[in-house]
Amino acid sequence: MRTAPTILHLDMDAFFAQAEQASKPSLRGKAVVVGGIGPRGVVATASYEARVFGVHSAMPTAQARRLAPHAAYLTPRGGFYRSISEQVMGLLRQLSPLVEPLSLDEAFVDLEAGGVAWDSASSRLVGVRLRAEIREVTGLTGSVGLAGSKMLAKIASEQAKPDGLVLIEPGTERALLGPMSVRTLPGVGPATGDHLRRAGIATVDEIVEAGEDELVRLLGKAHGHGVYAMALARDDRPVVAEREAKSVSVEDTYDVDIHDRTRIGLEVQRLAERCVRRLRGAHLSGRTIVLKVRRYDFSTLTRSETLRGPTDDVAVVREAAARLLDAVDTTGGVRLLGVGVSGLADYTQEDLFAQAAEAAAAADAAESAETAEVARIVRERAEGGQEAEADRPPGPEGAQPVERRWHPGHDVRHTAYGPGWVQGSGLGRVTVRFETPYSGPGRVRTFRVDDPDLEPAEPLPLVPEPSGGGEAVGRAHA
Ligand code: DCP
Ligand code: MG
Repeated sequence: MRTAPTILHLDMDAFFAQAEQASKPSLRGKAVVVGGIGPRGVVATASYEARVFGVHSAMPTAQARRLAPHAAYLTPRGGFYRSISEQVMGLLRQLSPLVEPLSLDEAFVDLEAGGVAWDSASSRLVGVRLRAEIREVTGLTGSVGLAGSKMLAKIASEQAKPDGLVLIEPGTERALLGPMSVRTLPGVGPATGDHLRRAGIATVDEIVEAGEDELVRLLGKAHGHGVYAMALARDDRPVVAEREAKSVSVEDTYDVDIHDRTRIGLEVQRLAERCVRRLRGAHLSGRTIVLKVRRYDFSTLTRSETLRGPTDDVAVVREAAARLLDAVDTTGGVRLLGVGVSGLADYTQEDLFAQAAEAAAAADAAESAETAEVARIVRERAEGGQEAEADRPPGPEGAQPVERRWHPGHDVRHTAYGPGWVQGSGLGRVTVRFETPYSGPGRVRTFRVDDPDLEPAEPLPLVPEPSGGGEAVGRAHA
């Protein structure tokens, strides 16, 4: 616990949804839900307008549709969110060498270590400037918390939401924490929270009143001591710059269990290719190839093979994955397949998704359904949720249509009408709304799915890049 509020926590507001609203003028101020749209899809996030209806992250999309039938439902554009995340993390790294990303849109920064702040006034100034810079560079809002510890900085950014800044003056944290729910404390999840509540402990003050011995009796030694210390606002956890990447992996869950052995083999090949693309994208190579199979009854197994040296060769990874699959009994069908590469030989600091893969690997090792679920969510966050649905095969074996698939929310370009995004598709038709981040709300047109004038396109940046010669480009058109 420091005596100056020089630990900063940044969390972008409704990150994926805000990025979508900034991209699509017709959705500004509207309920927007971003997530998997298939039968087993889950919500990645919802705009604040959609949260009013009770829609939130990790809720099944089917349930969200019942709560908010009129919201726009969009498939995540993971690469786009990652590029915004890189811009944001880049701004944070200008403040300090100690930046600890927690997910694509969230990080701790040690301002003191960066020499940019030493007291309340200087910390606040850095926070205010940072929010303005993020706005300028990405076009989006993020909330900032400043405090003398990580726990309080995170609580502060939560209080600041949306689009705000909260600084907790050192010395005031005990009084602030006291009436809060025990669930506010790091280390108190739903299960621990219930356990404490049954013992008559609902608030942080009640933990302090119960005393350390009682906490240890209720939660065990390590956990009890830890939670008690947090209740007293004793949090000395340092901001850690980088967590080493342990593996890169991809996986797919299938709407319908796959039984056909040939199809399973093809899926594994496809996953191996995707995994290598990702590995290469992160400038990594690895020695151990891992295959993950979840069977019809949810039993999950992983098999691995370690090569003589690290590889990023797609043929090598494909063959190893195929060999591993040979030794797995898939009778009864599989509902999930995954391919990963671990024992990484190189490491890049920006490798956010590998951190998530690390969490996933840890969860696999623990073989606990709860941690696996958390890891899945973490991984989906880091990947921008894009893999969960976008690459999912359309249905039962062999039902792959030849036509291109148009995912709602994804970018397209029409030779005559220009850039737009897919609003929906079905029955051989695709509807496109023609608008850009810099236009007003656009109009909708319908095409045949195989219209040769319509092409998938790259996302447009939210803030237009200045044109040549440093000439300024207007940015507030909407
Ligand atoms: N995310 C996800 N699955 C989850 C939770 C989040 O895919 N279960 C993704 C979508 C979010 C992003 O990660 O936009 C950041 O997560 P946050 O928890 O920070 O949520 P938001 O930024 O959406 O909203 P808030 O304003 O509450 O931070
Ligand atoms: Mg956020």
